[in-house]
Amino acid sequence: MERVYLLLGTNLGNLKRNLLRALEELKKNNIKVHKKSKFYKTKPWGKTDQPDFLNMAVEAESPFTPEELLKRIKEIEIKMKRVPTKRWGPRIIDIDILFYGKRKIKKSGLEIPHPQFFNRPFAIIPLAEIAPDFIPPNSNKKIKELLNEVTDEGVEIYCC
Ligand code: PH2
Ligand code: MG
Ligand code: MG
Repeated sequence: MERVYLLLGTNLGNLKRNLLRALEELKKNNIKVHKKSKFYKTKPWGKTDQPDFLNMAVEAESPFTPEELLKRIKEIEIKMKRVPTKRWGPRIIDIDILFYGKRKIKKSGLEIPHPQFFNRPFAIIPLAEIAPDFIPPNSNKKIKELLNEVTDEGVEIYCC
């Protein structure tokens, strides 16, 4: 089984409860979380007129293909009553696949590595906590080295 890195995010409702619920749903779907970052309170990126987010990164083991994993993640988002909104708009839960081992996939609806990962301090900083030595495909740098290239402004540890 390959190592999968996911980023969880929420900025509607009870943020901490949403992340805990998403972790529970991953478990129910046989997506085993081995490592969890702390919860980070992050300023909205991309579309700034919306509430702050709570983000966390997890390392998981998945017996599924990337396509099946995505399908399950989408089912969890729907089960948690995510309502489709504008791109980068507010959401009750968002579960993004950042990396699936060293695989590279680009098809409609599924791109791995996540195409915006390298631009997003709110993803890099939590991931560096749990996978500092991971070298993403297409990169020659460890996640911890990418930390030097991003600002931590607007990304702060919230708890746990
Ligand atoms: N997700 C987005 C858009 N902007 N900003 C933060 N801070 N955290 C997110 O998870 C996030 C975002 C689209 O998925
Ligand atoms: Mg997202
Ligand atoms: Mg998403």
